[in-house]
Amino acid sequence: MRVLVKNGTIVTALNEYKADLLIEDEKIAAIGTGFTGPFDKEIDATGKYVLPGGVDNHAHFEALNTDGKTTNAGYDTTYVALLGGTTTIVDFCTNEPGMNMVDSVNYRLNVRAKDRCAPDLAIHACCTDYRGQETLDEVKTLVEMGVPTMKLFLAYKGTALYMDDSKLLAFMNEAKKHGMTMMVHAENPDVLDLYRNSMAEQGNLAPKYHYMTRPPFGEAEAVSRTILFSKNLGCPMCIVHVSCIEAAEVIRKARSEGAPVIGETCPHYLVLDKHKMDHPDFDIACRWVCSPPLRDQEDRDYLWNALNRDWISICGSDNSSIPLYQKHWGENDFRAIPNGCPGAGDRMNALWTYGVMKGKMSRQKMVDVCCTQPAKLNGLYPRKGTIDVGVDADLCIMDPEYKGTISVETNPTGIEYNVYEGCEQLGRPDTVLLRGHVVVEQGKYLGTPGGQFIPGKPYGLAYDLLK
Ligand code: DUC
Ligand code: ZN
Ligand code: ZN
Repeated sequence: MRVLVKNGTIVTALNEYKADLLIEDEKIAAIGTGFTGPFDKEIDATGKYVLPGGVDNHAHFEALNTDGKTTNAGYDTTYVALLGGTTTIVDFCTNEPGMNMVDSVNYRLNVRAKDRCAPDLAIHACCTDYRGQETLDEVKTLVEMGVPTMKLFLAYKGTALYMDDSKLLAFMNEAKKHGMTMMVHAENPDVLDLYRNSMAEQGNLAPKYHYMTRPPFGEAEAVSRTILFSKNLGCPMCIVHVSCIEAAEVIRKARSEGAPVIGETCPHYLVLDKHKMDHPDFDIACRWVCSPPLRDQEDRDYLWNALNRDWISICGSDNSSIPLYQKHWGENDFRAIPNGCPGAGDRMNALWTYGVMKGKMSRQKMVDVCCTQPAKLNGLYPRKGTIDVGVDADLCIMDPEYKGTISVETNPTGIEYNVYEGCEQLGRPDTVLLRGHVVVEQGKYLGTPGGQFIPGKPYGLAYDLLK
């Protein structure tokens, strides 16, 4: 299969230039001009920007909800990532009931996601069933299988998700021996429980009490503690879904002192306000309940700046598509609302519209935080996350002229709602290629799921900071 992408402006994390791309056998075979046919397909990208396909560092499909028991929307909803220009998702794999992490990864790849994942798929392990040494021994095997990252939840005490500090420290000691990058959900569970329970005991049970009871200092404390561990143990870390100034400041300071720490934020923390949860109708307000919670304008301003200065390096979606019937479990008590928002399809659009088009971020920086740095963190670079000869022909061809208003009809999430409903959209992925195959054309998904497992290599981006 020979495909020509012509007349576009290629954007990478480092530069921007006009050239044509020749694709052969799923790879970029050459970059230049004057390529001669025959071609199986020619794509005219005149007036458009040719970006690497997005790499989403943070996706939860068919994932354990925050109750530690139930499961959110499945892999049949992953096509939304392609519509949004993301061609590789890095999905979290919690333990299947009674299974260790290694078997759970195999189960996810061979059963849950089999023939159902539309983009390419890489995996973060996520331990929810810790059994001492036999669990720690799995770290080496996971790395050998192409799973060089693992997330632990420092929040959600009382559920299977929660891991205490002794488990975090034990994993960090093991991970650094094998080049695994540890990741944490950093919120102090005791701070949260104190506020949440006392608020509920006073009869305050609506969704808005979710954000009122997860103070920024609870997030900043868990980030500080994790970074102290990281510095003292010499274990590189990624702090995911950073939402606020207090937590991001801890990361900025630690990085300036040489700590091996990478920060990730998410589009909803850059664009959406916590007051969305004030809506009097539960059915509306519950949609924005995610953790950490949405914050304030000052936090959003800080986070854009932090991305631009590489204090925070990655923007992941934290896609967690929770259908409304599940959100309604918390109708009488905000503490029972499963936490999370859909966003895999909205991530690149949000950064393009509210970053690039609004003048807050360059196109190169957008590529860096949405494609290149996440690929590096997960050991997928350069196969994923850039445009170069020999890499996978994953492309997101952005039409900068598109103007729209986001709704779940125009920007599907795989469930009933889109958390950016009513927001302005400027530009969109017009054509998306996954390993040279056109999967989105004129903004419409064409394909049948063809995603493949992409093994990651150990010693990802966070380990570079040790040098
Ligand atoms: N943390 C996540 O990373 N995703 C969904 C919910 C949560 O708390
Ligand atoms: Zn989390
Ligand atoms: Zn998440």
